[in-house]
Amino acid sequence: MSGSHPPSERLPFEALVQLLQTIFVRHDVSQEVAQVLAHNCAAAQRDGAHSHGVFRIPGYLSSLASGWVDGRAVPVVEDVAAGFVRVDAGGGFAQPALAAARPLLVAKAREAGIAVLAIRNSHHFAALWPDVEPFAQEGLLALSVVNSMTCVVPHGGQRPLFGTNPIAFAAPCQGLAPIVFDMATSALAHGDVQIAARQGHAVPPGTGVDRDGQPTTDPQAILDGGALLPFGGHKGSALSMMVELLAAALTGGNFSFGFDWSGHPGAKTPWTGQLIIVIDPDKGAGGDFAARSRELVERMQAVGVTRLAGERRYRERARAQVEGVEVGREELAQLVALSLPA
Ligand code: NDP
Ligand code: PYC
Repeated sequence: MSGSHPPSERLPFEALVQLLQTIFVRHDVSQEVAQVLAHNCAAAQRDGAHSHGVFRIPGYLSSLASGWVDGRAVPVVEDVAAGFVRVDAGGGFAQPALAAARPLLVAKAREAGIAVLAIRNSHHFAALWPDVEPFAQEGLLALSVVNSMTCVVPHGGQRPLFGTNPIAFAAPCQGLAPIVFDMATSALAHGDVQIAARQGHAVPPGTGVDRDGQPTTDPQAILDGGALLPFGGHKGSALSMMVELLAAALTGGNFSFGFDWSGHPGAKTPWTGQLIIVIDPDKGAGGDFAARSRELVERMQAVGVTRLAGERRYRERARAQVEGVEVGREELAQLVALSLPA
């Protein structure tokens, strides 16, 4: 998408985390949850993952104000089997549930070679890569899926049913930052449709349909009773179905079509589930996974690949470390206003 760039400012990452944390705490979120959400959202902004950066703050706050999500929920972690951890997020956010279960999950993955974390009764309103990348930073592989809210027409279907259902994967790579990809199984993330509508840009052909089921490149028509399509036709649709099964059916969370937020005007955060699978590559063949991973990257580069998944984010991150995190001037003023006592 192109267009004029609104005026922006740059501020240190820690200052943005602090600002967001203050906002969350002022809006009925516990200190513990606020810290996790603020770091997550600031990291997305820092990495140029704008569909899940500070753009999301009004949605978090309207959901909290509507009583749809509990910003003070305390997750309950259950050790259910040698390689299985379950968490009831208590109607709160998924990231604090992951944080609460993480030490047990990692210990199990290192012991058994693989461990699964099933989070249910949770709201995930963020990018998924922050949930997997840290595992790869400590030498583990991680794969995560989360379902969202009905807004995607399954391939061959007539009406929306699936969520935008992202899949994220992270793997260590010798001498380099982890290899990470994170992608919606819809042609576009819902957040990017909202941004396109706000900025008055068309979305690419094949992204969605209008309320009559006709193909459209008008983001507002997708939002006003229309729907998104899966990426890659039947293939993306099958992956989206898999996400519904793993993130909802397996965890005990809601399907993307399984909750009704109409009684909570302002509710934006999908009340679903999330699955994370963590693997210790040292238990695999030869224990040289990171070196093999590096070999693959070099081979990809040798055949002409100039951009690996995750590289753009790492570049943005490196720039932010030197120059600060970029936030639109108007957006920043709104954030500061939200952080002040009522
Ligand atoms: P993109 O299509 O922008 O990117 C998908 C992946 O492909 C990223 O890892 C990206 O790396 C990589 N990539 C993009 N372009 C290229 C390229 N030209 N060459 C090589 N790699 C490339 O992401 P989506 O729009 O699908 O998703 C955006 C975000 O929305 C994700 O973080 C996702 O988790 C989030 N989301 C969250 C949902 C939720 O329920 N919580 C629901 C749906 C989406 P890089 O990041 O470096 O650009
Ligand atoms: O961008 O599709 C999306 C999304 C859904 C929930 C959070 N983000």
